[in-house]
Amino acid sequence: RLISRWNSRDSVDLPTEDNPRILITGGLGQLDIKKPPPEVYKSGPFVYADVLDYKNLKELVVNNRITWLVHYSALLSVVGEANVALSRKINITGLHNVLDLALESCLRLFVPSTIGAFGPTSPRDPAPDLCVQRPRTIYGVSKVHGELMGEYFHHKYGLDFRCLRYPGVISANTQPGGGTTDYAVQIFHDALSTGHHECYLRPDTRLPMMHIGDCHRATVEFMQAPQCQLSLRTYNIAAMSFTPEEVATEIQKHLPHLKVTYNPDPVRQTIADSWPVRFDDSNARRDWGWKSTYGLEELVSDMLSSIYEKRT
Ligand code: AKB
Repeated sequence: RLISRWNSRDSVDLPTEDNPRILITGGLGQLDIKKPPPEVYKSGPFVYADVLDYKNLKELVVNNRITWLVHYSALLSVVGEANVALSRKINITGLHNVLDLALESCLRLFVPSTIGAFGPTSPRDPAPDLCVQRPRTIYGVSKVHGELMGEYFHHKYGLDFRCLRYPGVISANTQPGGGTTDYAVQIFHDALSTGHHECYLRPDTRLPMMHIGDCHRATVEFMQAPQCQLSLRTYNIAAMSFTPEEVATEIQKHLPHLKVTYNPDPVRQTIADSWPVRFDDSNARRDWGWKSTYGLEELVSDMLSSIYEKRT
């Protein structure tokens, strides 16, 4: 159910705070990946493992002297609604396994949360770190559960649990699939291939988004932050918010032939309408110095050139 990896520095070095050994679950970003692409093997060992198999996870942690666990394995919002039972297993039972494992093995544990952890009764513009959270997707419910369980384990047992609520993450390296924010990746592929994108959201649907580079950097900086700097265990992180119309206009500055049509899908539109349009990340900025570097302009230039390079 997941492909796991860890960093493979000199095997005789003992792990230290500056040289953690990290197990990443589900880091390839999509469901049902059987085999990662060849270039991924270069950056560290991979194994096929199952987040529902506690013994298997424990073996990986012990045999590889893991000190940090980054738990990306999850079903996203749209695919979760289509398969609630599997979503409950992966997102909730899988999370319980990594919480127990992290506690038992004294690991620093990172679990991402999301804009999807908010719902129609949350403040939307902006959504603060602490407010009403009543999401209406199994994905959102499982993520709120993860935030609360991690914080409970932190306060009760001292687990070094850390959680960032990610916006829609935009990357040229993985194909979109399973999320509500996927259009914001697909539009770049379509712009460079057919020149036509049919968007499943209304043109004015504003959502928080982030370039993958900022997302990785935020995660690393947050994981490295000294515990004494953290006044919270779950933080919003923000970079930009845009609508399909705005990103299309920015892409058209590079590719004027891009045509976008709108055919809102009721499931995805309802989910998007229940999520924040902007994130308040002032606590992350104050506590551990979070600052994004990509705005819409930089994101669009980078996505177009990265996808173009891959295609040629
Ligand atoms: C999704 O759309 O489900 C994810 C998310 C915002 O968490 N990209």
